[in-house]
Amino acid sequence: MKNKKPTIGVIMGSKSDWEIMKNCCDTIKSFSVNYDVRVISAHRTPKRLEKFIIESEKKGTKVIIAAAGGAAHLAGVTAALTTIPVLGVPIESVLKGIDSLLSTAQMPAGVPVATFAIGKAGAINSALFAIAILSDNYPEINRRLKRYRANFEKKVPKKPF
Ligand code: RP5
Repeated sequence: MKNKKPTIGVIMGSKSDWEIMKNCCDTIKSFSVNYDVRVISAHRTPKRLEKFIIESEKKGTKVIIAAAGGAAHLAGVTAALTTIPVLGVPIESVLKGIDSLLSTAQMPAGVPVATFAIGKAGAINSALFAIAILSDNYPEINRRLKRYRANFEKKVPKKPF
């Protein structure tokens, strides 16, 4: 399993989340890691969610990133159905994403969801965190992550003027 190319699952509650979650997929792509992206809603398409989790477990998906807005229960329901680590991305909503953030983060003890920032920053960081999880077992991915971090040193100016 260690040598098999790993996959990251990326799911979102609506097609309307794609504009933000594209940043997540683009980040994963920039590390040349496989990902499997779908629109799956915990309340609109619960059967699709169950099927996706069964398939993900069968193919050895290492991490699932779940994004949703509003009463954002997608990440929590996903985490309830699998032991694959679930990373939650709250999507901005009518309440500016505070509702999504709290719905995703406030999981009762026992079924954890690692929760990221609202919107684009969370979408990108969830991808980077998934990459970091994979890094431990895949030295080439670890090298790419170190290279990515090293670029900040070069890009950030030492002086503000
Ligand atoms: C959530 O409701 C989705 O994740 C989305 O962020 C939000 C609004 O969905 P749409 O009405 O745009 O389909 O389930």
